[in-house]
Amino acid sequence: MAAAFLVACGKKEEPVVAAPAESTPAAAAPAAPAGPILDDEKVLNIYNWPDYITENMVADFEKEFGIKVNYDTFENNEALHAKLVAGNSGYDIVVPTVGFSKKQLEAGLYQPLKKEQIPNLANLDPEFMTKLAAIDEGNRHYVPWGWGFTTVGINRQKVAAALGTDALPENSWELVFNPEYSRKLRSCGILFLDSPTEIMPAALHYIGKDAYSGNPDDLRAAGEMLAKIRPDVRLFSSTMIDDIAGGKGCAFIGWSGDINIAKDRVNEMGGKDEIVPLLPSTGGVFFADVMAIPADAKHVNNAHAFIDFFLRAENGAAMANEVNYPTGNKAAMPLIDEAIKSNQTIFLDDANMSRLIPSGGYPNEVSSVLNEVYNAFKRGR
Ligand code: SPD
Repeated sequence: MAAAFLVACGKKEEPVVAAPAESTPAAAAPAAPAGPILDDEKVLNIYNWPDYITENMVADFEKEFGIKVNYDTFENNEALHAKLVAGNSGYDIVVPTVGFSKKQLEAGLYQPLKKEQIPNLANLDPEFMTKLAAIDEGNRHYVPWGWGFTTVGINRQKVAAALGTDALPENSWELVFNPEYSRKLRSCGILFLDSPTEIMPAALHYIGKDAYSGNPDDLRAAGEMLAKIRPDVRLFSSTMIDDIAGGKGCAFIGWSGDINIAKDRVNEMGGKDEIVPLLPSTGGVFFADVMAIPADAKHVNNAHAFIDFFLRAENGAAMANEVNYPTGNKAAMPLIDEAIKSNQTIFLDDANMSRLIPSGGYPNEVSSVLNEVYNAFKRGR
C-alpha cells in the first residue's frame, strides 16, 4: 500500500494490529478460550454499501455462529452519516469511508474495539494499518473492509464510436470533465455517481485544486467547470453497476471494483462490449471503507465475532476474487487468483498507486457550499 491514505488528518503513525502475544511461561498460560463470546440475543444488524460482500459470507456466518444477520445497504456516506447522527440506528456494524468518517470518529459515534475478541487482526497488512492509524489513532475503532478508487470507466466500443477514434486522453478525467470530449459522449451517455463527496473531489482535482479543499472559492470554481459539462450528463446514479451493465451510458464516474463487477456482468450476459475502469494519468481518488461499531450498538459481541470471521484469510481472498475489492488482509494474498492479483485496476502497481489522490474529508465549515455547488450542478443551474 502506498501513501494514498489521508490528507488533512492527524499524521501520527503507529503500529497497529495487536502486537504478537508476549511469551507466557507454560505454567502461567491462560486457558484457551472456549469459543467466541456472543450476545444472548443471536442477532447482528449490518449496514453496508450494495454489492460489497461475497455471496456466501452472511449465510456462512449465520450457520457457523447461529446468529441471524439483518443486512441493509446505503448508497453513499451522506446516508450513513444521517442515520448515525440521528442515533439509535439499530446497527451493530457499519462501513463508512475513512476520510468522510473522521468527523464521526471525533464525535464519538463509534466505540473502541475489544481487540482480544478479534484474533484475526493479525492477518491484516501492518503497512495498511499504519496508514489507517493516521486517522484512527492506535487502530482503536476501524477494521478494513475494502479499498479502491473512484475513477472514469468506459464502454470501450461505444466511446470509440462516439469519439470517432480509439485514442483516449491520457488523463481520463478529460472524458467526463472536458466539454470537447463530453459533448461527443453525450449521445451514448455519461453517468455520474450521485453524491457531492464522490464528484467534488474529482472535479476539484481536475481543475488543479486540492481534492478536499476547504476553500469555498475552490468549490465554486469546480462548480463552474461542472456547469459546462452538465448538459452532457445523462444520469446521476445510485445503482451504477446495474446502469452500466444495462447499457445506460458509455462513460461513467464510478468505483473501480463496481466497474469491474459491471464488466464481469456484461461478459456473463454474453455482451460483446468491453467495460473498462481507466487509470487516469493524474490519478483516481483513493478510498478505504472500514467496519466500525456504533457507540449505541446492541449486539457488540456478535459484531466482534463477525469482524473476526470477515478477517479470516479465505474471506479476505473471496472479497478480492468475487467482489473485485482488496481488503488489506495480508494473509489472504496467497489465496487470491492470479488473474485478480495481476489486474492493474484491482491491485495497482506502485506507479499507479502513488498517483492516487489521497482520501480525505471536507471541513464542516464548507458543507453548505459543497452541497449548494453540487445541487446547483445537478439541477443544471
Ligand atoms: N459496491 C460498493 C462499493 C463501495 C464503495 N465505497 C466507496 C466510497 C468512496 N468514497
